[in-house]
Amino acid sequence: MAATIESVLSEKRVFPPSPEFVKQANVSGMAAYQALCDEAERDFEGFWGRLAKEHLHWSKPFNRVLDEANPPFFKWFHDGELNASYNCLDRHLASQPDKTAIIFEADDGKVTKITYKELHREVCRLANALKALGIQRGDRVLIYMPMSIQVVVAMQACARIAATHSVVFGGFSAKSVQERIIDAGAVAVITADGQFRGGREIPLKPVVDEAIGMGGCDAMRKVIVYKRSGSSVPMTAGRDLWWDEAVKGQGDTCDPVWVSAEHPLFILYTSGSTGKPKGVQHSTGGYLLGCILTMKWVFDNKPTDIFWCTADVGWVTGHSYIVYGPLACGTTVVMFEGVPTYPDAGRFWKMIQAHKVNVFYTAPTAIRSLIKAGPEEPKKYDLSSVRILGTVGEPINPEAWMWYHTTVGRERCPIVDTWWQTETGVIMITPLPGAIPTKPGSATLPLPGIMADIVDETGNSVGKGKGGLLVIKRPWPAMLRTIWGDPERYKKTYFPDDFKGKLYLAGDGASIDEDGYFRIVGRIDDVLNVSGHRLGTMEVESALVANSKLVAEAAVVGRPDELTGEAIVAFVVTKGPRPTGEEAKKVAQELRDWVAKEIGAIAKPKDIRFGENLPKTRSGKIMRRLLRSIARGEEITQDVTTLENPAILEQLKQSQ
Ligand code: 7RM
Repeated sequence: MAATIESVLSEKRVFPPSPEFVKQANVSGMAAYQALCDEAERDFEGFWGRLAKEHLHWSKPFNRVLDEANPPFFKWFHDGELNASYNCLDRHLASQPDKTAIIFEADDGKVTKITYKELHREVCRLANALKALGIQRGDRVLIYMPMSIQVVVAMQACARIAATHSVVFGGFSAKSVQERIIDAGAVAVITADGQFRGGREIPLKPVVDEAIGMGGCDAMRKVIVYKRSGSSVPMTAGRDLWWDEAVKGQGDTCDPVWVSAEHPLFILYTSGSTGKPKGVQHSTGGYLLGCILTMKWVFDNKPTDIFWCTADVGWVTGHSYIVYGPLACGTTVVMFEGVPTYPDAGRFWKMIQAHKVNVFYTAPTAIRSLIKAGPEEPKKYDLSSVRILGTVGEPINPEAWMWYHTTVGRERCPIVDTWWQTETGVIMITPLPGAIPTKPGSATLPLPGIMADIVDETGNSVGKGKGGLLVIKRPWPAMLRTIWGDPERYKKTYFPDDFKGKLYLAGDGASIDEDGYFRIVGRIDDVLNVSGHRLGTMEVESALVANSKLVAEAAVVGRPDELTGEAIVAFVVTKGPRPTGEEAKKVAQELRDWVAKEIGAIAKPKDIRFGENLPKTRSGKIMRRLLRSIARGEEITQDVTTLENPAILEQLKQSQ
């Protein structure tokens, strides 16, 4: 931690927004930001209540803003009623029916646009189809789809009829899909035959078939399949139906089902420090309010904006900044099926030029890989439409930040380095582009109403120039409500007794500089961040040991990686003799493929090392710190005298 603190303190570059930017900004200047923060400090409930009234359409107004009777199970606006789909679509129909809602660019470059009126119609037709299939308020629907206009339609259709959706990233394996269907008790899956990424077709429906075939999906009744690739897929009679068939003859309108603000809009699974992913449950009212406010404050949303968030809709970033935030603001969003380097490393910049993108939001890992693949590429394109650049998912190193600033932003565009999590629902700590001067590598300051702090192990604020644990001291509207089906885990993970259950523990380490700016260092628990994807070390370990034929024991750690932020290193004890030479390479490859099957390709260990044993303490605990040093190739400074077999350290230094 000490080294990181030093590097924050030594970061002297400060970039204030230009006077022209400040003039046009929704939150214009530091005083405006401060005024909002002061309002929230002075009258916390009044502040959020005012904003919820101003920014959302309520079918029944709320009387209570925040209910703290049963912490940490907070309720926001819960006697008010609304519908998320109504707020995203219907309320724009009178004022801008023919405005483009989504500009979709397929992997092969084909562009499809849909207006708000058309999107509304498609959503209503699918919502009617879902109702006809018996899907009702409160039912869970799993969505396993490619980046497409239809995935947005599917999410909105669920929201319209008050079914709770659970989107699963299209890169996850059958095993992961099965686990999520079972945990959520999903009654239906909406999927596609396949998807295209980087010129290759990746199957989706066959994965769903395999998942359901594994058994245990007892509530599952229907599978709706959107035809994207045209590849032939087997259909199970009585269970599976094509999207086109399902919506045929369905009406173009569908009354929204009004729900309490606390109604679960969606569940999204995310990795924790144990093997089992957590179903993060979000609300309707508070979540949507957070989406709208952050669009306006952080992305300075304007009626004419073309907004592009490059995340996949299977992650929270896609939920909040492709679907709910932009649509609730009536914005035009760009959506992309493919990958940043196909057909070449100029794809993003070419798309910015083609669609005249004003706000561009991506991940540091994408920025780093594009620097590597084509540092001069952005110069070939007209990027003058861009007003704001954003990053999310992991800490951005100052070098990448500076490249983004100069080569992409041409030194004109504020960079918003946005810190938040699946659990927080929306952006929490970030510069406001027309107010807060930026510093490379710093997420700067919390948003108004977000009471963030950095504390030590006893829960006391550490103060400027120090490092500690990132916490949020008051609830906020877009926060998660619970872990689906496991309220105890929600309490234990996020509101631990160590802090008397009063502080939300984000699980990140952070430091604060002399200006009060936050710099997020990374996870303090056993969670890895590989290319902005959250993965539990335990999750990968469980997947490895599930291979009972090959693996006796496994330990997984992270190692800093220039491109992906962190890389996964697995230490494995095999059932048979320790493999060496060619045999070791073969077994390592087999295990990588195995993990890809168990979790998904994103979880494949970059480096696998075999030992006859793992280093353990006398009480039998794996010495992870030691493994971390070995994975990083650092000199071992820990006490290893308690090791039964010090020779294994030499074995574990050999990569496969
Ligand atoms: C939105 C998202 C959350 C974890 C979080 C951090 C890390 C995210 C930043 C960041 C430094 C940032 N949701 N993280 N944003 N670290 N600076 N701007 O990423 O649930 O998938 O991950 O990601 O560790 O706890 S997530």
